[in-house]
Amino acid sequence: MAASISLPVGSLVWVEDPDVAWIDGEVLEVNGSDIKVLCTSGKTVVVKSSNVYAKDAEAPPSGVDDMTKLAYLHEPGVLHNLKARYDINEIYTYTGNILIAVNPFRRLPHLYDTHMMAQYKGAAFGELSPHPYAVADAAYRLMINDGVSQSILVSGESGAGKTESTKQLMRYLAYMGGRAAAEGSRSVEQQVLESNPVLEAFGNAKTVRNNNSSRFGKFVEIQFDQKGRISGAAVRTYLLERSRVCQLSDPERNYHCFYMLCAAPLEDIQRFKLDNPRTFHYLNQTNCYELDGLDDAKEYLATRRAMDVVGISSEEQDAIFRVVAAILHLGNIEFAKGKEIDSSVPKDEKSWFHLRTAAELFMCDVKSLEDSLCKRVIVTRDETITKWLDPEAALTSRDALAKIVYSRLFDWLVDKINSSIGQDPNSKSLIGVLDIYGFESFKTNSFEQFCINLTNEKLQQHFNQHVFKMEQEEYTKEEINWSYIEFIDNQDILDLVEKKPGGIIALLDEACMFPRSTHETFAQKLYQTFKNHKRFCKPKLARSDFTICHYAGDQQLQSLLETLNATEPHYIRCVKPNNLLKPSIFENHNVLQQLRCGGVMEAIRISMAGYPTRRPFYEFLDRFGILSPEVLDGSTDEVAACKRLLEKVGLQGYQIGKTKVFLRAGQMAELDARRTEVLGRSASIIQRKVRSYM
Ligand code: AD9
Ligand code: MG
Repeated sequence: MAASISLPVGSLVWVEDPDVAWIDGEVLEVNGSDIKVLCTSGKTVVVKSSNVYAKDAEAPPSGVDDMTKLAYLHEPGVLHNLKARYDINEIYTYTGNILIAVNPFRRLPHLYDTHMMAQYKGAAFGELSPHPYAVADAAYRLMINDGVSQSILVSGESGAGKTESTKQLMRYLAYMGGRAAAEGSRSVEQQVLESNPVLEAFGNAKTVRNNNSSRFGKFVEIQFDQKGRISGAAVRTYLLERSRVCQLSDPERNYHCFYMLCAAPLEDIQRFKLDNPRTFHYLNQTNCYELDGLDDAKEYLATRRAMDVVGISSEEQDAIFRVVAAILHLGNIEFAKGKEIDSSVPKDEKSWFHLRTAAELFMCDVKSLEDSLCKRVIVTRDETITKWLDPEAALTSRDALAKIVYSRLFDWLVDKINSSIGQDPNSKSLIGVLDIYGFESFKTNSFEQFCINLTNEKLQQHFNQHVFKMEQEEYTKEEINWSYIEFIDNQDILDLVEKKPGGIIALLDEACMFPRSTHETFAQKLYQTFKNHKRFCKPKLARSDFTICHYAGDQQLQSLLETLNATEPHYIRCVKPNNLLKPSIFENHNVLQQLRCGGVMEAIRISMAGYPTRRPFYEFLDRFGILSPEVLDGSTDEVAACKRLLEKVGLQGYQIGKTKVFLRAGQMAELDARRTEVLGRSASIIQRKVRSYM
């Protein structure tokens, strides 16, 4: 919606700026397509009119709580609105039904107290300030009134605030659907809430982007009975990052539970033969051990308490931490060449100690554990062959064992939480909350990133389709004529990856069946097949381990999407205002990038393909009556007056709904430009008159 519209001298505009992305200013001169603008920074720039956007002179300085109230829905307008609100600690803003949450990086306790929850209870959506409670409340009421299951999808990049938002949603739903627990027992909603710290201890870690980064996706399904009370819950997790267990880069940490355990009370330290985290290979690959504001010793006790509430017995808790300790010992076993050719044995007495301790903690036979690390068993149709592994291969198999044990432990925890909370087989309606990690892009992207990004592409498509549907529902409600509006979607990317046959995953499956496939032959194949595909550049699937390909991909993701498709979705888009993780810093470029990738601009673009600006008839006449005052004369019929006004000014393609005027993108700005002109003319007439009197 660039300014192909005329912008007369004196108009307020946005122009691009290398430092702050968009800066506002005033048009000084117009020469054909060149526009000279005096920016508020004091700079004067000459820009092409196609790069200039009109600024709404009437927008309130503290912003609007819903972007669809903006007269002009364009990138600088959206950005400026979010920033104006963030500056006064208004971190939440709607774009229609979508909630945008900008991470405050400071505690705002008053926003989340019980008093606040009580206010949102039953309030109409949009009546109070934007808030996750309002989204949860809308979902809850739709579920009760229409009997339709709901889902709330929380997305955003790492550190944007997804997990925090998810926890607020869960708190509100627990508040709405809670029931007093029978004496001495735990209530379902307490168990649901306390499952969070348990999962975070084992599935979250400090990364460069977030000190408490979730390294797994989570879908919490809260089940309700006929009366709207919580009757059960299920937690589903996706794609736990396994590589972190044995491979770290500075300044990140391994999963929190390892450090907690090393800070446990002495009795447990002795039981598990633990030591300073600096002595363990799986922890000492980086220099980061402690986190500001986090006391691992306290966290250990808090995690155990949360486990008590969830219903994990203290024997089970001991077993869990035994496995965590065993993994640390496993990581300290090193290998040397053995007597046989290409064989290996534990390197020294220290390695033997860790092997014995690991076996003891795993409660398995030392010899079997040694064999499982130093030998490989190949089962063919005719025979079973045992092959020695050289020291390097033994190290790989040690790490593989650590990863698999850890991820099984995590799965076991999730199962335990689910069986302990219990499922309600009779529940007719549920509310699902999805906290999925956002797009990730590192220098080398592994298969883990590939799967994460595929999930996100799928969710993005789900989002686009839904936003598009909501737009069209509004048009239907207002009974305006519309034909199918094209919107660009990401189906081509999904085809590239998923199509059978011929997509990347299908080719990967094929490659896995060929014994002589290597990373290089696979890369070549992809390169040849997709060299002309516009969504494909030279592949970066470096070092993807072919054996992993069976655990992810279509698994898991398909059933998640099926669940989501059976629900009425609500969206929360989290935004990270800076990479320093500090309060009060709003980096325009950074935020803009997220709005573009995260689908906010996409949602706006979808609505722009239709009739993005709507104004109730009276508001429209109020603002633009001045363009043709005669249409108002003696008329009480707002609709007729609006029609006559629009005809007079010669706009095309707009629509008249039942209660509102629907304008195409850019038309509001065009009307405002004319209004500025008329106001300017009348001002100069008044000035001339004043002068003639003097
Ligand atoms: V990741 O993809 O799991 O790495 P998230 O989940 O998006 O990421 P998270 O919710 O963990 O981010 O938020 C990151 C940090 O921002 C939190 O640890 C808080 O310190 C901070 N944060 C986020 N939201 C809020 C909030 N509403 N109020 C206060 C917040 N602090
Ligand atoms: Mg998270």
